[in-house]
Amino acid sequence: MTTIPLELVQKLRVAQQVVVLTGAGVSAESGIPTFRAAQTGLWAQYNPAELATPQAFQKNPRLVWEWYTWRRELVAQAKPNPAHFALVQMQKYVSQFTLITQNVDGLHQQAGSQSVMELHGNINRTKCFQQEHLVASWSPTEAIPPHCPYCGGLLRPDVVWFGENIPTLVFQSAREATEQCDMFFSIGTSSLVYPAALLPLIARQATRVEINSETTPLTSQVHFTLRGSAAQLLPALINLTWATHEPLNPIPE
Ligand code: BJW
Repeated sequence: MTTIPLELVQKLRVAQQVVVLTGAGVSAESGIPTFRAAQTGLWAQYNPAELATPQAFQKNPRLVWEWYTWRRELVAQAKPNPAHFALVQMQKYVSQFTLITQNVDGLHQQAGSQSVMELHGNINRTKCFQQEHLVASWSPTEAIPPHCPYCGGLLRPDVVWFGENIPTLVFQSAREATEQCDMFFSIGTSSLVYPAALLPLIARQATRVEINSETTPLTSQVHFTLRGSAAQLLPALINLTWATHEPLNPIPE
């Protein structure tokens, strides 16, 4: 595991506004496959164009619905790992903290993080394809996908597929926090998917830190790289930075 530089610890201790952007690598150690790992990633086994686009859903809604049902079951069995819990701790110690995630698994919230900005939606929510009604339950029928109880349209997961817009207000808030922060962390993301990958580039004024087990296109643009597992590095970073400090923002248990 990389050694954590003392200079990074000192900067984090005095940072006033910290933004963290997370990706699939943060949930990898909860047993949720990432997208782009060469052997084990979802896109190594499945073609995104056949599963994660509106066109794919229109062409074969049953296939897409069943793939997400399988993914939802994986997520339901997963538990937050030490990386998720370390970010809950970070929120307690930093005066203004923003957590932006590309993950759709809800594990940050399950760990106890508050006000998480979900750029790509949440696999546990369902909406209708035609009119975007959010649907909490539907009558059990043979139909796959089931139909929207409001308009009869087909139901789909409330996630953001390629070619769809990121929720406007969420991205606007993420952008504003990024423009103002003094430290920006990019953790467990390949930095290949836009517009999320723009955020660290927008954080020009900030000390930028990448935590990732591999090199990414962002690596050459950051001030500090911590190479290794987020579930090991993040708790170590929190411990080194604040072990002897009282939290500023205790979150009620
Ligand atoms: C660890 C680790 C451990 C592993 N510890 N690290 C500008 C330029 C080029 C293209 C575009 C552009 N603007 C828009 C586009 C098109 C497109 C895009 O970005 N394409 C690129 C792929 C080229 N973007 C879009 O379409 C977006 N919409 C949009 O821009 O709207 C405007 C528009 C409208 C109409 C037409 C055109 C534009 C929407 C993007 C939606 C992405 N959706 C997905 C699926 C979500 C639902 C689902 O879950 O199925 O989101 S794709 C997938 O990728 C998912 C992820 O959130 C996202 C990012 O992946 P992530 O998290 O980075 O995972 P990996 O697997 O890639 O990386 C994991 C990393 O972790 C690796 O680096 C590992 O090394 C590391 N790691 N274990 C630490 N233990």
